[in-house]
Amino acid sequence: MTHADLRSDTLRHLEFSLGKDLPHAHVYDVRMALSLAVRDRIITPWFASTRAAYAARGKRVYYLSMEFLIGRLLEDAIVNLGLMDEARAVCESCGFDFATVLANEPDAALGNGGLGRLAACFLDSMSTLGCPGHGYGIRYEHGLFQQRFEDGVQIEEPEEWLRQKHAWEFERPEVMYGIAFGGHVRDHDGRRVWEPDEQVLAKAHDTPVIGWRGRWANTLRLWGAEAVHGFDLAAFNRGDYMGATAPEALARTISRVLYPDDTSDAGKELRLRQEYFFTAASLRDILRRFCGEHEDLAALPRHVAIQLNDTHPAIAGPELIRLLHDEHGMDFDTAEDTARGCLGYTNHTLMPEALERWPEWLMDRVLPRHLEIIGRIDEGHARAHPHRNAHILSDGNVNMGELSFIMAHKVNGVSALHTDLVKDTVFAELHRLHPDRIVNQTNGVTPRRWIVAANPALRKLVGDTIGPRWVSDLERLSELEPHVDDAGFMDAYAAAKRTNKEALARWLRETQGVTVNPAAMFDIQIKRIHEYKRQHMNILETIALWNAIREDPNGEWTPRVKIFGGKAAPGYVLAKEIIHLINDVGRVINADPVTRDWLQVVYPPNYNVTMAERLIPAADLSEQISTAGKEASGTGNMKFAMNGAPTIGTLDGANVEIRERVGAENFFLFGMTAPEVVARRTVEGHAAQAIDASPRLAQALEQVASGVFSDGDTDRYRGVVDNLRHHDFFVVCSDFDGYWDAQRRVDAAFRDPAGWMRMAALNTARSGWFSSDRTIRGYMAEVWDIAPLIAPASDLAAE
Ligand code: CR1
Repeated sequence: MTHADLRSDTLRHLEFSLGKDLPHAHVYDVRMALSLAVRDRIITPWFASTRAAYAARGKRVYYLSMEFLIGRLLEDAIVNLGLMDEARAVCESCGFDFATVLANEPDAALGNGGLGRLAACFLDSMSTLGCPGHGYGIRYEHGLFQQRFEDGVQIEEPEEWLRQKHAWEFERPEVMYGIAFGGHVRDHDGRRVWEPDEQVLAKAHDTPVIGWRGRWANTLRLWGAEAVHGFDLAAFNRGDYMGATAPEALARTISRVLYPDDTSDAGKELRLRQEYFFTAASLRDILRRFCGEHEDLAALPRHVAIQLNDTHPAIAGPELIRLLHDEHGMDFDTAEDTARGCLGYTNHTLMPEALERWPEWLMDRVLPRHLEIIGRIDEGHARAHPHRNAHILSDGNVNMGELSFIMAHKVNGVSALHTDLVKDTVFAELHRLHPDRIVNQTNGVTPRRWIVAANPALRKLVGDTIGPRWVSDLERLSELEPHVDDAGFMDAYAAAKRTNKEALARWLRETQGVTVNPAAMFDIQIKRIHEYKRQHMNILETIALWNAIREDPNGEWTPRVKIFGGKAAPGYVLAKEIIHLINDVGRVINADPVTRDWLQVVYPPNYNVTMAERLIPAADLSEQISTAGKEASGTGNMKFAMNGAPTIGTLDGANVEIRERVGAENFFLFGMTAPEVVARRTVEGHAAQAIDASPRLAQALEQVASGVFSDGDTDRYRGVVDNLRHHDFFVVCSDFDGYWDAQRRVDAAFRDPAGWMRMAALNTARSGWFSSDRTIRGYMAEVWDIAPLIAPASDLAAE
């Protein structure tokens, strides 16, 4: 395929799909036309993959997730199809700048954070490896809210990604399922029969997911909700125009919004309905596909692996039993075993407030038959294990974690440390009863998105140095290691980092009106704002550093730009206060002529996947400073490491494994370990003690409290300050001095540019293990029991 083909296809789509000619085309038209021309090139491999999966009559994977944080897709497709140069040439020959065309695509924010982005990386890796499967989720009309700052305060605005036509999806009006809710359960000749009193239609929308070099493509199928009878003509004819559209509006609320919270139970009936809606539609679809190929439903586990991405789709257990038992007549115990044979469950958090529990009365109202089935699963488990305390139903609640565990044949954590904590804490008893069930699958990220697309400078250098195979075999990055002693390579590595930093500096100037010095250290913390992630520790350290520089302006300092990015859940008051504080501190520090050359704080609003792609390649330092035992894994930490930003961090989540691999000398460790944190919390007055012992911290806190950053307002930060002084569950105060010291080690290391670059390059060379290809291979072997349908890309002849 040549540039001429892609160009003529783009022009054809411009004319016949967009109805425009080139002289009148807007960047939107060109972006859509190019997307359609690229999409055309996915169809053949997509069909071929589907046919191959049917022909194999083997197993498929179904990844059920409330979130798929896919971001933009055009560049991804171009990269995977190897069309970079062609696509750029097409845009330029049409008179458009390639980057501008790519930037015109809305960022599909169908997720909150790590959990959703992980699902997107997994789709990419499954297609790259030729693991036949589908992603199943919800086609939210409004993705995660857009964040803006007003006087430093987070304001949420609705996200409107579907205002424009979505270039990548195929609507499937022929694939619709009625999803029922409510009603009653009655006895019918000894059988329990659910008589629901409400129904909503689930309509399929398919997005092909193309793997590396276009060798395989899977499908992401997202469900949109529609009313059974969308329009009430009688009401309309009576003149009741609002009433006429009410059924449609009501039904559509189910797929209207993504809950803007990734750690706390939204506690809303609508959320439960969303979970059942997409899970039930997906299971119907899975059974339809299975029944088209096979007869015996008992064989389901040999052909179907269903992965529950956290407990959000946990209703899949009882729903599958209901389908097999109530609707297909399988006896209950066999149905339960069959369902368990299909299901795997991934736990992503130990935060108690994020472990879903539904009141029984609510479950009874929305899903009465499921509540009965859950009761029976719980009883059965109790009979088999008489002396156990772990209950699915307890204190009037349905515990979705216990339900997921009991209904899954494998349960996994997402980093080695997290998996150990899962065994020792939340599921300690269930682990004792089922010692073979919990396995670890440390998270990973796709190098196609996070190096090849996001970091062209590094991609080129790596390719020039070790050839092209690393993209689908990331452990080959280790072949870079001998080159860290080669001055020519190291110059090029430093130049690539510099290019990325200059690009970020340009973007910050153009979009935020901030001028930063690309020679300064770019110190970046980007993730959801949460107390356990401790952005407030970072900003307190920033204040302490500011104080120190002011005291000794002629001292030996290392210039730093502290960059923050991230959103707070709209109802999470303290997190929003932290955002406000960061912005306030930035305003004061950035205006100080004494420190301006040494320290700056930048917080661009509306952090999303696209912004991450911009920031990570330009980072010098990766902030992974969560309270040990709280961050299940982290995935941003992996992206930074592979892009050559050493970590300052605690022994938490996958940090532990990153440090093991990149080497302790290339990682800035500080802080208490998970058991030390637990012990520290039992010390009465631990926060006050720590503050007394740390004049720097005491001063910074006092400045915040006394209004230095809030125009004298001593109330604004009372929440944060009181929390830290008197409660401090996340042990910010006790870890503060360790963090400060580690930052000074960072300063010293950065003053030796060659040493620093060597450390950065070793982070790249040693992070190949963190590819999501490795993670997916782990799931295939240890959870799904499935073999790939294409040969490993590493077996192919090099290009
Ligand atoms: C965890 O907080 C992890 C991702 C993906 C998040 C993060 O540490 O990297 O999952 N958990 O496994 C989450 O969003 C609802 O829970």
